[in-house]
Parts: sequence; structure tokens; C-alpha cells
Amino acid sequence: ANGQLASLFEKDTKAIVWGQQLKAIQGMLDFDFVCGRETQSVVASTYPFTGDHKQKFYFGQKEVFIPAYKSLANAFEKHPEVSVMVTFASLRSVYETVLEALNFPQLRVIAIIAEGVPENQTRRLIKVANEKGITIIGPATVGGIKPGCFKIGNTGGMMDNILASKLYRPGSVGYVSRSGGMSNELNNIIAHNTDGVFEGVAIGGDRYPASTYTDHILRYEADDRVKMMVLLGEVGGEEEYKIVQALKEKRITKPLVAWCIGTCADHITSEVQFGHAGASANASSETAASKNAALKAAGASVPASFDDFGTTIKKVYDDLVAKGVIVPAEERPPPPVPMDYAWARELGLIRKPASIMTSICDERGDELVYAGVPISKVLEEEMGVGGVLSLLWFQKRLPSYANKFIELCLMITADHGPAVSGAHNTIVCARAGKDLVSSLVSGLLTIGPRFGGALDGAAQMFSDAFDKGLSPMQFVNEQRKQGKFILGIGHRVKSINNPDKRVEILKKFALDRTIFKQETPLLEYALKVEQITTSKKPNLILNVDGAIATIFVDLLRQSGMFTPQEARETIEVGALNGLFVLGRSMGFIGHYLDQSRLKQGLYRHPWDDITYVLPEAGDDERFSG
Ligand code: Q5B
Repeated sequence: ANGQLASLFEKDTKAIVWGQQLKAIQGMLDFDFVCGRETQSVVASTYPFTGDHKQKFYFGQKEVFIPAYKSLANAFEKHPEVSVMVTFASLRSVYETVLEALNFPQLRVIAIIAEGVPENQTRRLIKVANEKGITIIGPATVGGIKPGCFKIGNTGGMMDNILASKLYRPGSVGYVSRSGGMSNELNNIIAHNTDGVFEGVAIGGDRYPASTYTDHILRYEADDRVKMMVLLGEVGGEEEYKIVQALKEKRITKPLVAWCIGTCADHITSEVQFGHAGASANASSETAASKNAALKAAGASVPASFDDFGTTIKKVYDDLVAKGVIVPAEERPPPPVPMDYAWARELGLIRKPASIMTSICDERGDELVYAGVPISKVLEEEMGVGGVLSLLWFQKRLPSYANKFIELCLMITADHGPAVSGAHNTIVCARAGKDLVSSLVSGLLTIGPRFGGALDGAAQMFSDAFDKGLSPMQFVNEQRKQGKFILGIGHRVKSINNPDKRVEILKKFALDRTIFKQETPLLEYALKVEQITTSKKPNLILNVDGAIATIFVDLLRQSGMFTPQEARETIEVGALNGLFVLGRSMGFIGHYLDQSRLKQGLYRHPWDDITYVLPEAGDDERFSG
């Protein structure tokens, strides 16, 4: 026997948790808080696979940092007040860690949660623990709970369970069981039939639990605060007979209610092994029925069946109250423990306006969905990049000619050589040794009203003029009067004598009704404007921005897929410039990769390509006097 008779846990017990079981640690701290402990029970955790660091937890509403140590020795040295270790080490590493922990004289209790620990290892740990006077609870257990004082790991379940079973304040009943699951049942039964649990320990389901029923029952016997005891034994093993013996020898004098579960095993003809490693009767004395009979004969209160367990407990409790042995304490409501947001949400207790709204994509389910269309369908229906863009940018399944037009825009705007503003910037940036994203962004930042970013403005200008009923000539004159460039008109190198092939392709595509199955009044209007501007200067052609913009407005207005408001909004939010940005990103990335491959050094602009126009001395009053 373990021989520990004193109390294992009090209101100021401090523990180290081995393993990164953050939820279990938070559960222990929540328990501390609801019990009204002044300080938290977990002061450190250890885990050999991470370096020393701090982890954040809650103690009530307060955020606290708990150190996590790589080395157990370091943790014990830094926290001499620790008397308990709860280890979540696996069956593979638990032996070494517990053996190491047993060397620290400050330790009084170790709870081993792991299942499947080899029996020879457990027996060796028991031997060393007994030599050192350390109590081990487990292996193969959820642990134990002492209301108002301490909770081992996940014992007692979630907070609602702890509140329902009033485990936040001590009662008068000490219990011991094997099973962690059944200890939850006991918490509930005891809470409903008595003034509550004083302490409960689940010794674990292995054939050789490190501390036994008797160890804990005798501890309860020695503790004045425990007024009655409950034993929930089970089929298999002989441990309960030690209780029988202790009853007979009057080492147990407090009222004991006992029941061994597994009486049904006698009615099953084949040999039965229940869930626990030790839950199998190897002799007739090991059956639940034999043990129940022996316990009853020795003076324990034993019900006729498990169904009557609660009533038997109540009878014993009521008797103690009647005799004045138990004076039920006045109930005090526990402090409210803040619930974790995720859990409260899962229970449907709270709602919160989302910080982010989206209507384009949902990645949460089994399959990624673009604006309501699963990606497998996007592929099945061969919607292409144009179709994907329609879904993500406009939340619409546009007709196939529209998707083809979008793809055409992306293809023809993909690049226009290294000389244009954006490509030049990308190249200079790449040659300065910057990365892909920086170089790309440097190029993209040049896109604006003069270079490549005239689509939205062109769409706005042409459609305003068209909607106002201005003739192309009136429109050109109007803009000139206002001193404004017509966006979408003009090119640095292309002209009527050197036409832009890209614009030719766009016009051919959009003006062919067998391909582009709708009207294109704005494009036709823009072409009439072009006739006027090119008559003034040959480079004032409808440029690539202007062509894409006017065709896109026609798509927005004439395809029947957009309401007038949607059409307006699409232009206002800058979607059309997005086409150039997206298309030209392909080219900019190409330039970045090209420069990197060509191992081009830092770019420096040649002096002979710079005119220096500094003020001469004397030209300026700054130089006078
Ligand atoms: N004038 C594009 O100008 C450019 C006029 C105009 C009325 C106009 C100019 C402009 C509007 C913005 C626009 C997109 C700066 C262009 C693109 C992508 C690209 C680029 C590439 C690619 C060119 C000469 C004379 C002056 C001006 C008059 C000029 N534009 N009048 N409306 N729009 N357009 N941007 O050649 O009487 O002599 O004083 O801002 O649509 O960016 O390949 O390079 O794929 O990368 O520098 O294609 O047109 O002409 O400014 O010297 O003007 O024409 O008033 O008249 P330029 P300027 P005057 S596509």
C-alpha cells in the first residue's frame, strides 16, 4: 500500500503539468477560479520538445502567463512550492519522466493519465514512490478532484458539469472509483443525494493502480472533514477485499456506501473483459457479486443494484444529518467563470457581428466554393480563368463569350515590352536585388491614369457623354474646353499609321455578333470619337485601355447579366482597372524572372541621358550676398 494518509490537495496546492495539454491546464485554472482559490494551481508546465517560453492562460477574466520549461529539473528548481505533478506523457515516455520526477523531494503527488503503461514499469514506479512517500494516482485515469482545492487535468468534465455537481465547494463525501467516466457519474449522484463531494479519486483501470481504493479510503477515514465515504469498485481483482478487511479490523469506521459494477458479467456465459485492463474476473472471488456480498457482510451499505446506489447514499447521508454529524453548510453561489468564446458560440449562447463579410469564396466545407460554385464544377464546365474571374469579381456566371472576352483582355494586356513605366520599374527593382513581390509591386504602382489605369476613367467619361446624348464632336470639344485629356485616347507609340494590333483584335472580337452575342453601342461611339481625335493627331487613337473599357461597359449594360446599379458600381469600384493590373502582373513577373535569370546588376541611369538644369550661381537670390 502507498501509505500516504495525509491530505493530498489543499487550497494552496501548486502543480506542474507535464505535456502541452493547454485545454486541461485552462480547465484546472477555471476550476481554481470557480472554487475561489486566491492563486492558480498550475504554476508551470514542462515539455522536452520546446525551449523555455511562456504561455498565456486566463485566471477568471485576468490573463496570466505560465512558464513552460524544457527541463523538469529546471521547473522544480524554479518552483520549490510545487508538490503535485500531473503528467500527460504518453505510455512511451511516462516511465522515464515519472522516474525523474520521483527524485524531487518537494513532490508529494503524481497523477499519471496515460493508458497502456507496461505493468512492470508501473510496478517499479510504485516501488520507488512508496520508498519516497509519494502518492501516485493512475495510470489510466482522469485523476481526481477536491472541490474548493484542486482538480487533476480534465477530471469533472467541463464547467457546466462542475457547476451542476457543485464541485466548486466541499461537501462531506469522499469517494474512490476506478473509472474516470464513472467518477463523473459519482459526482452527479453524490451532488444530488448529499451535501456534495469532499474529494474524489479515480485510481485508474489498470490491474496495478499505483494507489489503491484502500489508500484513499484510509486517507478519508483520517480526515475529519470527510463524514462518509463511497466506494465504486468493479469486477476483477481483489482490491475490494482489502476494504472488507479494513472494515472488519475497524480501521474503517466512517459510514461507507459501496458497490462493485459488473454484476451482469455473471449472466454472460463466456469470459468477459470489460473496458479496463483490470476489469476481468479470473476467479469467482473476483466477481462483482462476490465482492458486493463481502462488503455488505463487513458492514458497508451495499445497494441491491446500481440503480439504488443514489438512494442508499442518500439514506446514509440523511442519517448523518439527523444525528448532527453533518451540518450542511450554507450555499454560496460560485463566481461566474467567463466562458471561452468558441465554446459559447458553439452552444449558441452568444452572437457577435462578424468583423469580416465575404460574398465571393467559402473555403470552410469539403470543397472550395467560388461565389456558390464548387471548383470541381468550375473545371467540369470548363469555365476557364474568365469564368473564375466572373465568379470572384462579379459573383456571376457570365455567358461563355463574356468569359472569353475577359481572357482575351488578360492575354493582350499581359505585357508590352520593357520600356513601359511598370515594366521599367519592375526591372530596376529586380536589378536592385529586390524579391519578386517587391519588384512586382514596384511595377504595379505605376499603373494609373496615364499608364494602364485609364480603364475606369475611360468607361466613366465615354458612358457619361453617351448617356447625356453628346455627339462625338460635342464630347471632344467639351473635354478640350475643360482642358481634360480623354481617357482611353492616345498612345505614345501607336497611331493610325502604326495601329495597335491589340486594339484591332479587341474590335474584331467585339464587333462580330457571331462571337460577341450582344450590342456594343459604347464601343461604336468611342470609334467615332477616335475618328475626330486622330484627324487632329494620328496618335490619338482609341488605345488598349479605351477599347477594353468601352467594350466592358457594353458587356455590363447590354448582356442582361447586370442591373444598371451593378453596372455603375462595377465601374465605380475600379473593377475595370483590375483587368489591366491582373493581366500586366503576368508580364511584370516575367520581367522580374528574366532579369534574375540574366543576372543583371544594379541599374544606374546614364548621365548622358539626364539633363541637369540647376540654377547658376547668381540666378537665384539664395546665392546673392
Ligand atoms: N492629347 C497616353 O500621350 C498618353 C490626349 C490628347 C485629348 C487625350 C496620352 C494620355 C489618356 C490616358 C490614357 C492609357 C500619355 C494609354 C497604356 C498602356 C500601354 C502603354 C504603352 C501598354 C500619350 C500630345 C498632344 C497634345 C495633347 C493631346 C494627348 N492625349 N488630347 N485627349 N487623351 N491619354 N492612357 O503621346 O495640341 O500638341 O498640346 O494621357 O488613355 O498606358 O505601350 O506605352 O500596354 O503598356 O505623351 O499601351 O495620350 O502625348 O501628352 O505629349 O500630347 O495630344 O493635348 O496636344 P503623349 P502628349 P497639343 S495606354
